[in-house]
Amino acid sequence: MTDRRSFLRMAIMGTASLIVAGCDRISQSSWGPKVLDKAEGLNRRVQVLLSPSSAMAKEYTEADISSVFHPNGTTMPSTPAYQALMANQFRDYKLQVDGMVSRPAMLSIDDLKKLDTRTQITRHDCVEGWSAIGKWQGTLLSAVLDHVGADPQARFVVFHCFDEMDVNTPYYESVDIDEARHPQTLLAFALNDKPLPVPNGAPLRLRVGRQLGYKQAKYLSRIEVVKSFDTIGDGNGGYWEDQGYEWYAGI
Ligand SMILES: Nc1nc2c(c(=O)[nH]1)N[C@H]1C(S)=C(S)[C@@H](COP(=O)(O)O)O[C@H]1N2
Ligand SMILES: [Mo]
Repeated sequence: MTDRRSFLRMAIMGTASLIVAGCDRISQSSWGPKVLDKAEGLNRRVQVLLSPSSAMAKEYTEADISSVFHPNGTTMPSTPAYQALMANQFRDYKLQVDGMVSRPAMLSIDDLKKLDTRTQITRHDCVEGWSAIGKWQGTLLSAVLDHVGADPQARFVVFHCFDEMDVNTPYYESVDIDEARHPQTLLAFALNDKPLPVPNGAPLRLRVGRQLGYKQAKYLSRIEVVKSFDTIGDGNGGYWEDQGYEWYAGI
């Protein structure tokens, strides 16, 4: 068992060094998707082996908070819908929640603040090779799922974002229901005791404590509860996943 584990760890570290090149175009080379595809099945199996789904991400202290939380990817969506909301300081913002739910809802930030919230200081790791520690405050995604009556048959939650990476190619992400219901999975509306800044995803973003940077979808417009994400985007569960990144991006 020990030998098998260390072998698997080494295999994973090999994979990690391949993706360390970042949220860039490595995945678009002809070998990228293939290598990452194989690695993904392995990574998921190793993760399940090494850490149960209840495992918690490490939490830090106030003293550890990074002085600057480096923004990455989109830093201000240019779509008209987003620009209109931003012009009015997001006062008219509502998160659309639908899909396999018995009570679809449009939730303002104030509505979200009335559900169960949590504050946590966690580290964000981007595959480009930088990390930052931030204090996140947000509503537990599990509380939102309960509020809208998520169907127990549903398997994933999909996060739709305001920003487009290319014409008609919005950023999106997804997690499975276990990750969605994890006690550190938040819809975050504040960073370091201030409303979430625009570069970091205002007014609302996802924080999943145990996964890499690209899973942390910013600029949420809608969350959709589904049985499968096959028909969304190119069917791989996220914008970067559609470029060849692995769907399960455990740290
Ligand atoms: N909507 C959206 N979410 C996104 C991205 C993006 O470009 N658009 N970039 C991702 C990547 S690769 C990283 S590392 C983090 C960066 O979060 P930050 O800007 O708060 O540092 O957001 C992730 N979520
Ligand atoms: Mo990233």
